[in-house]
Amino acid sequence: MSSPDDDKQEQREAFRAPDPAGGPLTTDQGVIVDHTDDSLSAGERGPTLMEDFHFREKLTRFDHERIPERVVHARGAGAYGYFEPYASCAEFTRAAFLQDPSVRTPVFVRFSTVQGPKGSADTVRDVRGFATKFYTSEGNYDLVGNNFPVFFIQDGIKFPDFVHAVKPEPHNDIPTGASAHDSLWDFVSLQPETLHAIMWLMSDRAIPRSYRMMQGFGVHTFRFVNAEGKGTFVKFHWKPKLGVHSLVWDEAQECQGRDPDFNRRDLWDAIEAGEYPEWELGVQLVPEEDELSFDFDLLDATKIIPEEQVPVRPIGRMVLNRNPENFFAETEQVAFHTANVVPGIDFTNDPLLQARNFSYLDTQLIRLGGPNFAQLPVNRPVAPVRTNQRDGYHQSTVHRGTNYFPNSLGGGCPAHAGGDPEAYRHYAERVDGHKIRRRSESFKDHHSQAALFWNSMADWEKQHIVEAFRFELGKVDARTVRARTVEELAKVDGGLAAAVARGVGVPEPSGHGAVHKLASPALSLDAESLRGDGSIRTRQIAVLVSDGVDAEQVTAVREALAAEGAIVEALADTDGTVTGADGEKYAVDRALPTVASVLYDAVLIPGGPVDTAPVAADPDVMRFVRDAYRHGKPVGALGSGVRVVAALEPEGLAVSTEFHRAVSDRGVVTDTSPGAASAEFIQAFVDAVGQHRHWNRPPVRG
Ligand code: HDE
Repeated sequence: MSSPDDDKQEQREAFRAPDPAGGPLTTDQGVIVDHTDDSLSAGERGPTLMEDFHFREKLTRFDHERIPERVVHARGAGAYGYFEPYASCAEFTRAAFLQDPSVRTPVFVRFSTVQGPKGSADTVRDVRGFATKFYTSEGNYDLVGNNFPVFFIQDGIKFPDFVHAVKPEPHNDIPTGASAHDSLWDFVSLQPETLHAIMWLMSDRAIPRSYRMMQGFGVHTFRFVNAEGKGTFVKFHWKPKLGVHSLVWDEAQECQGRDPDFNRRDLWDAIEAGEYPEWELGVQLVPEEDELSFDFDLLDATKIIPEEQVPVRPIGRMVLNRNPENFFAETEQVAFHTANVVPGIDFTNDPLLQARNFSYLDTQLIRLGGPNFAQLPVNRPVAPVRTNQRDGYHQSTVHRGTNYFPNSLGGGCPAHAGGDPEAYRHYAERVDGHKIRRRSESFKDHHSQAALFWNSMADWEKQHIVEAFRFELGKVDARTVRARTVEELAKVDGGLAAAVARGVGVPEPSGHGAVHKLASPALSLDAESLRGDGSIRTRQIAVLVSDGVDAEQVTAVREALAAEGAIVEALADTDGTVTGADGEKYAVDRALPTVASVLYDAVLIPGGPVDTAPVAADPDVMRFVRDAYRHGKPVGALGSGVRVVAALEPEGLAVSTEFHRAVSDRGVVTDTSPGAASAEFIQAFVDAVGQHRHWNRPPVRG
């Protein structure tokens, strides 16, 4: 039996363009072209001729290369892979792709930012999209989620308002990719249902280190339906194997200039290197009988179900193992739709989800220029498609036979599945009520879960949140908006509101302490369950080398780190080589001026018998080490290299120069012994890198 994965592979082959090496250049009509560098003209210096069909076709095709970018989530990166369940989920859902651990279902995932246009920077403060298309044997299933478990609004009718507010201001189209401007905060301060998602947006979750190190959430409560027709509420969670890790704001901003493609490149490079990112799919299941047993409404997408209340059950894993061959054809043209569901997965009455079920199809019609986008290779199901839908722009299927039902001339085909158990049947939920335009009372608490998020944070996370609010509101010109936002924050937590108020120059609200007591420790990035396996696989480590470096030591350390899966690069003033202490040439991977500390996860300064004072004086080197330290990154130094780090002590950097012994202090790992790095040093440095960041450091100046 072939699996959907084999079928998708076969389909891909069928849609690949002919091999460019297989023959000469042709026109769109297949006519061979002899020359494409000069247009057809009347004489050498004469006008271009209308009859130059090759010229006209080439320019016309170029003029029409762009399609409208997505109105939101325009900036993205995608990859293919597969999903496999751990065991049958038949008890809860009949979905075929969740039954058999031996069946791999192919997937395409697109990660994205929301606010910025297609060409904006990756490391902006924003929600990240995490949209997965499962090409199942029963049709395509799209889980179109985000890296936050909650959304900014409760009812989809507010979406245009929210998006208008967060997008660049209409008069000057500023700012690109950022939420730090008046209209967003004006909206937020007047629409408190945004507050819970805003807390996430101000946290480090909004600046992920990597798409590979990001959680994903279905956000809405969906419904599983089993073969007996029994429904169970379900919330979807993706958890990355590498753990959840973030940047810091200062670093994220510098990355926007140093490498605007930071996240996109990271995903691409990891997959090219065979370091396939992996996520576990988990579900929170709530029996239908318990629908009303929470102190919030399950249909309200601004709420989470705390994991402590309903645990997340792992049900399968997803691996991304192939980069697209053509960005436009695949990542740009992929069309997700929340209403692409398969038997066994159904909706709830969440008004945000209901609106999305309208919006995604509608948006594809304009973006992809007509109704036939499901025929594009990236969107094409592996399940057979037989419909009476016909014609329209870009129809690429040659249909035969009748195009209506019922028919006798076509033998009654395609026939209704009738009682076929494989057919999709909507969950027979009982619904009755009056037509009203009113929000349910059960949706009215906007502050307690915003507080729950705040209460769940570690101290360093709280500090980052306060700094983020200060940055964002500090960019807001209207003081009234700053003050109104702080008043709203006071309903979340008095301490938070006061700290923000002090930073943005508005009066501190009085009389509010901690308002709500709820907490969910599982939300903190310090939570054990989000830390991954502690491995340092694919972490980028910079080794700063210069003439006189102990090349033998560097080689041994590199090998040890590479054996752990890290990616190590030697950086020096200029590209090419440096001359090691032994007189041998040592290869440099990159010149320091082309990179920066923000592009690496850790830095190591090796030793050498020569005096390292000249290296210490190099401003690029000092900035590199200072930035790494300020951003909480592991700093390692060996032998005389320790002096480089120690040179920053007057600025506040804490370093132990204890003699001839590996010392690890808040992620600064040093060993002044000359010669080969000790096993203790390597282990301590690997541990420090495995922790990702070290927040318990004193602040540095400079
Ligand atoms: Fe979307 N959203 N959205 N959204 N969304 C789009 O569809 C919309 C919402 C999400 O990589 C658009 O194809 C409405 C929540 C992702 O191609 C559009 C509402 C969540 C992506 C649209 C929401 C999302 C989109 C733009 C409120 C997380 C990118 C282009 C009712 C659970 C998919 C497109 C990709 C894209 C509408 C709210 C996630 C306009 C009306 C909540 C990941 O249809």
